[in-house]
Formats: sequence, structure tokens, C-alpha cells
Amino acid sequence: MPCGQTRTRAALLVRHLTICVIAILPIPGPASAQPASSLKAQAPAPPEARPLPRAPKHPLDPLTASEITVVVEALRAHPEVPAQAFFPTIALREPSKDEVRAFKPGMPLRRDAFAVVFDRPSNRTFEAIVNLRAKAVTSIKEVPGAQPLIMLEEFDRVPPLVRAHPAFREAIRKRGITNIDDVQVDPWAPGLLDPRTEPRTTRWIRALAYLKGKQNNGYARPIEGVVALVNLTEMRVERVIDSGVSPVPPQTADLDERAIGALREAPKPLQHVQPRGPSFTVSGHEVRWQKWRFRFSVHPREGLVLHMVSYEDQGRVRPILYRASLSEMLVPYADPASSWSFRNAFDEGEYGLGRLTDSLELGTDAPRHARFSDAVFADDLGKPMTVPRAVAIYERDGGILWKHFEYYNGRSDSRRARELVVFSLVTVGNYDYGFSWIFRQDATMELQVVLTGIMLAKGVDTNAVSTHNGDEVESRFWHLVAPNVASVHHQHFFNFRLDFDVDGAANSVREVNVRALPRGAENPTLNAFVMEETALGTESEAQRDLNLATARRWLVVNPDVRNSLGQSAAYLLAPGENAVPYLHPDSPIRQRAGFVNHHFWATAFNPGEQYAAGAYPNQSEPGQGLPAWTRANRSLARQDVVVWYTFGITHVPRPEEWPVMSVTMAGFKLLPVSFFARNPALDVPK
Ligand SMILES: [Cu+2]
Repeated sequence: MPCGQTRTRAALLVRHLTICVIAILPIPGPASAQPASSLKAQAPAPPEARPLPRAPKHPLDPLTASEITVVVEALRAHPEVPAQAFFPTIALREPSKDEVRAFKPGMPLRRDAFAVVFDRPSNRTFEAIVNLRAKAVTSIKEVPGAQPLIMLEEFDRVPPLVRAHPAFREAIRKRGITNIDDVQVDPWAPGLLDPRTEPRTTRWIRALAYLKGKQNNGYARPIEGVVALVNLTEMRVERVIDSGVSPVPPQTADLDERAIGALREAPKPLQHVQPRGPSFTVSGHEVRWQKWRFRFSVHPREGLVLHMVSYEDQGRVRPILYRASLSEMLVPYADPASSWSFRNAFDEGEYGLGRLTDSLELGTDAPRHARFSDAVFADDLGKPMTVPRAVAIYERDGGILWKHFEYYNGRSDSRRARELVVFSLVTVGNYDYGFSWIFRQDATMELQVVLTGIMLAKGVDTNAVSTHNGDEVESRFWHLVAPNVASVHHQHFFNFRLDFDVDGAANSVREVNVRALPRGAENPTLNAFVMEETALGTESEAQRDLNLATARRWLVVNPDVRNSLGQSAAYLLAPGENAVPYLHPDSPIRQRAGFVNHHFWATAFNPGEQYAAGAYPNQSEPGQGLPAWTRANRSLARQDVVVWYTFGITHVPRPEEWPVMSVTMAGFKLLPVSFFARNPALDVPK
């Protein structure tokens, strides 16, 4: 969400209904024959021959619905778990890497679950571990001061409270809105807290207002200047802040075809068919395709996660990444107005991104020939909920893979590329984020974040023109996108945690910079430039930023594995679009989101370090996550290296992005460097 954050009650209801209905009804189209979590790519057997897997087969398989039930029963029976406790997170507790690497099919599985337990009335948070075999809680400890993510239950509870509050009703009435039921109330994590009036010892949430009426899209008509502050600990409205009336935008902006009006002529059909089935296989949660092997899961907080990514090279399965996941996001808005300055969404840690995974729509969100996998999460009360078609796996044409036309004899050699895409999509309030992991035949990988949805809107008086340096401007903080609708400048930051294992765990980190040589004996013809590699030997040395002037890149190297040319095997992190944060270094938000201070970080693996802004970013203290961990300044030489890559998008809104944004993408690539001794895609047949 850019633009935003939260999921409205209505949206939640729709989503829940969708889940219930789809879980029961057969899915139309080719995938209907396919229970998603038993993806079998090759042989299209009849559906009854493909039962859903009931038991996990691998130590990294996510928790099943029945396992979640066992976890919750064990927790509920434990004397330290309060009777009314919520479970904001229940997920697999991954076994140690040694245990996972040593696993062979058929071996007994260790199955532990990790749970966050929250007692709202006493505002106490606990972390528990449940041993599924013993059906028992093996550890439970309080985490003082931690505020778990905002729960869906709270998104449902808050709007009626706010709508019933006299000051809120008065603020709405002042804006000429007579029916309070027309008002959509959108909860937001509190963002900035004023310690004098908003102590961290209380659980808070804020709520924004929109005029929705009978429309589907309330986000088009913000009721500007009205923000409710809700005390969740006592479940009451603390106060309603009315910072002044702005016009409510007059135009509705639903996105269905009836509301849009005249449609253009549809293009003629373009079909992607795979008459002999896909070229990948999916076994449980393991995918194999064109020499790639990896596992995937959908984590309730991180969303789509890749595990154990490796590439088969002449019979040898060579590891590249142990785990790759989104570790945190930050979406700060540029408007200093009091009703806007708190809007800084840690979309993953404050809202539990994974649990907001959408059920992908056939033919639009993902191609009809995709294979799909469901995801299973626990809801706030620990009840298993299934998101059908949470992950799509499909092949697509990749354009030219390689080509050469030989002038001297007229011969052309070329190959067509195929790509494998693993895709998942989340909706956080007004914004929709897709995540594509793309695998290519030349052993390169790419992560693409897909941004779409509805920009966060501000109601403005279009006649109120301000001046800056003598020029009339609409505003320095936003751009007008529709009558009385402005979209505030903002940024989206993503941090990906990349736990590399390049040919094994003992890796080192190097930075690559390109530099022009000065005029002199080495450069008499003034064309010389060199590539320089620098070891980043410690965690403090490995806090780095992009540099266009030096074409800066980073390598994760295995110094002990060499190709036939004698070079060390490595994978290169190749940045795509990026940004620097415009939040002041002293801003309280940036203090809580230290991961945005550098594009590149590397740490020595520690299983407790998973989230770049810390485990509990909601109402967090400054300095959590990467800034805290890297103070240890551990060595990165021949260590189990974890790279944390931050990339950002600076979003200056355009009217063409209203009322819905066409997809924009950002991300990064991972490229082999001397991992092979020649082009690994040379063997792709014509
Ligand atoms: Cu945006």
C-alpha cells in the first residue's frame, strides 16, 4: 500500500467470504482439477487421484491445518497462556540448517511451531515454541514491551467503535455527510507516538475516514482532516482529531467495467498453451525446472519464501541460497500535516503481510496454465484458514536467450529463452504488492516487486494554490490526481533477506567498483578503466550504498570453490531501481527503520535475526534490527553470510496512476560470476 496500509472491514469480509466460497466450490478453468498444494506438473491425473497432502514430508514444509490445530490446543492448555489470548503469528519453527541439510526423504521429521501469544487486556506478549510430536509447549517467555502486528480482529473491531463516537460523528456531520454508515473507517498502525499522551505501554491504532457510500472503492473520497486515535488495550476511542475541513472529493472511482464507461476494443485472443504439460515438477513444496531446484512456502508474516535454491551442474547440485524472503517494508509519506505525518507503514511487521495474501485470479493475476499452491495460516484465534491459489508457478517465454549471426558465412545460431515464475500477491488496504521470483536458464535469478492498487489520497481544496520561489504550485507535498484528490509523495522501501550458501555455507563478501584511471603512464590514451574488488570483512564494513559513478555491485564468494579457470565461485547482487530515503536522519520513523540507511548490509547468520527492523516494529523503540545486530561487528570472512538488500521507489504520483495504478516494478538480480567457466545456457536446445 502506498500508499497504504490497512485492510478495511469490508475488504476483510469480502476476502473471508472469498476464501470460504472458493474453498468449497470447484475452481473454473484448467486448474480446477488441481488441489493446489499437491501440485503435480507432469501427469494430469484425475483430481480424485491427487489427494491433498495431509502430512509434511520435509522439515521446511509449512505448518498444515491439522498441525495448526495441535499447536493451538497445546497453547490453550498451557497455564501461562491467558484464556482470551490471541495468536498474531503461528508459523513453522524451522529446524537448524544442519538438520535440514542432513535430511533424507523418509527420515523422521522434527516439527516445532513458533507462536506469538498476545493478551490484549494486560498488553503482554509472549513467544512460545510447541513441539508437535509431543503436542506440548516446550518454551514460553514474555517479550516485555513488544507490540505484535495489528490483527485482523482489530481491523474489524475498530470501525464500529469509531463510527459510534460522538466527536467522530460531529466531524463527519461538519463535512456535510449525513449517513454515518456511508463512512469507511480504515485502521492504521499508529506510526508516530507522542510519549506525553500516547505511552508505549498502551496498544494504539489510528483510523482514517473515507466516504464510501454504496460504492466499492472508498479510497477515492478521503474525508480529510479526521483521524481517530483508538486505545486498543481498553478498546475505546481515546480522541478524535479534526484538523480542519477540506472538500470531500466529488467523484466516485469504482474500478468495475460499468463504472469505467466506454471500453476500448478488446485485442484478439493470445493463447499460451502447454499441450504436453509444463516442464517443471512440483513435489510437495519442492520445484525442479531446467536444472534449478528449490522449495517454497508462504510465511504468515514474510509471504512468499524460497528455500534451498540450487542449480544442477554436471550432476552436482550446487547450493546458492538457503533462504530468500522479504524481511520488512517501509512506506513513508512526505506531508508534514498532522493527519499525515504518522503515516509510515511497516507493511510486513505491522500488518503481517503473508496473511494478507490474495487468492490469485485465473487469467489475470496469473496465466491459466499456471500451477497453483494454497497457503494455510492461523487466524488471530488460531483457527486454520486456507488461501486457495496463494502461489502461482508457471513458465513463460523469455525472449531471446542468446544469438549470433555470422556475417562471413550467413549462419545464425540462436536460442529462445524460457523463464520460470513463482508469484504471489498481497493486498494491504489500498495498495497491492506482487512478488515474482524469476528463474532463468542461464542460472540467473530475479526478484521483481509488482506495485499496483490505489494510491493513498488526500482531499484538497483545488483553489488553494500556494507559491514556492514565486511560482504558483499545487503543493510541494502532493500532486493533484482528480478533482479535489491529491496523492501525497511517498517512498516504498523493501528489504530482502538473502541467506546465501554459495557452494556451501562458508562465504565471503566483496564489493566491486569500476574506476577510470587518471591521465598518466597507465592511461596515456585516456580510455582506461579498471574494476576493483574490495573485501567487506566485517559487518560494519559491509554497510554500503549504491554508487552510479562506480557501477557498484556486491559479490558473495566461496573462496574455496574454483572454476576451471581458477576463479572463485560467486553470485553477484545486481541492483535495479533504487532510492535514498528523504526522511530526516533524526526522524523517529527512520530511527525505527534503520535498514533504509543503507542499500546493502551483510551479517553473519544468526537464526534470531530475521526481520530488518526487528521482530516487533509496531510501536517499536528506535534502533531495532540491523543497526542493533551489526554493532557486534562480526567477521564476514568464510562465514555463513546473510545479505540484506534495501531498495526503494520514490513515488511522485501522476494523474495517469488514478484511480488505479498500472503495475510498476522494481527489484534486483542475482547473477553467477565464475560459478561456471562458460555460459551455462549453451546447452539449451534449439
Ligand atoms: Cu506508491
